[in-house]
Amino acid sequence: MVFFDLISVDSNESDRWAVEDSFSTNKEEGPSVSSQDRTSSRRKGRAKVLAIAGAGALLLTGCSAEVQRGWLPNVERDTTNHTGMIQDLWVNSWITILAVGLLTWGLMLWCIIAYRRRKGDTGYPRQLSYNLPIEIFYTAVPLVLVLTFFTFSDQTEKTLNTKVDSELVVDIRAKQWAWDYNYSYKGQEKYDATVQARLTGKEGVRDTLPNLYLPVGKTVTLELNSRDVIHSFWVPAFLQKLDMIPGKTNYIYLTPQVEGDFDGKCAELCGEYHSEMLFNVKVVSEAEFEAKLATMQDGHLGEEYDRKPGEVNQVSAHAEGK
Ligand SMILES: [Cu+2]
Repeated sequence: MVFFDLISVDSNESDRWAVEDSFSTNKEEGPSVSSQDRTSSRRKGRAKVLAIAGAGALLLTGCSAEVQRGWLPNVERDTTNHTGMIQDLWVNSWITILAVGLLTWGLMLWCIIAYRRRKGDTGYPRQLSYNLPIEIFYTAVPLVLVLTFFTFSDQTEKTLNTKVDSELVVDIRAKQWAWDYNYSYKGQEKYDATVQARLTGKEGVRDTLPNLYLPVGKTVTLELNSRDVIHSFWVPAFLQKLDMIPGKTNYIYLTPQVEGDFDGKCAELCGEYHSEMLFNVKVVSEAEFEAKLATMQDGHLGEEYDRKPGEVNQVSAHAEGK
């Protein structure tokens, strides 16, 4: 309400102020200006700043959902059990950075205007070599900021990477330029070997992409492996992406919380048809998931289909110092 009052007062009198302000600049140089005039014009200036800040805050709170999630691709806040947390880290970091940015730009602008060379100025302005308090301030503040960002990022990352027990484990093996999905679920071993997309430029290609099925509300462990070169598993709406490295298994643990279709892709340039290494994630009900599983082949396509299993593993063991 305070903001509204300020805005209404400001808009009613803004024209008069604009005129007054332009005069007061001239007046200050003359002998006739009283200290009362200057105080009231300063107060009006402050009211203007507050009104602008209020309007800005109002604008931000009235923003679309897209703006509020910082333009991230998760349409729902809780697409997975992790997306809310990642979104908060992202949006809060941006708000902090913007606040620091606005303050810094404001100070720079103020210096440029307040200490500009005026008519009649000669020589250099007064030169200052040291200001210890300011130097301590601008060393300490960024340090605190960086440490704070680090702490929050580290906490989030640790939560994301905490191993969880899950009924469903999907061993995903990336290959130039598609995916093999091996599902282990309630004692069943099922697989789905897929082929790369064909980007014809026509409608309906999305329906032909290989599907990764996940049951909604069930925690899943994704074991990420590669059969040949480095790939990267990326589902933008899940806000998580992880490399798939030959000879090394990486893990993503998550619980999809919203049913729907989500785009997935390889996010590491992995050869000629990298752009066609696409897939869909279909988050479905548990019943639907079990029905899909029943249509798949029995078995597990493990590393026996890797391009050079022995060689890759040797390199990896050597690199890890084993
Ligand atoms: Cu790839």
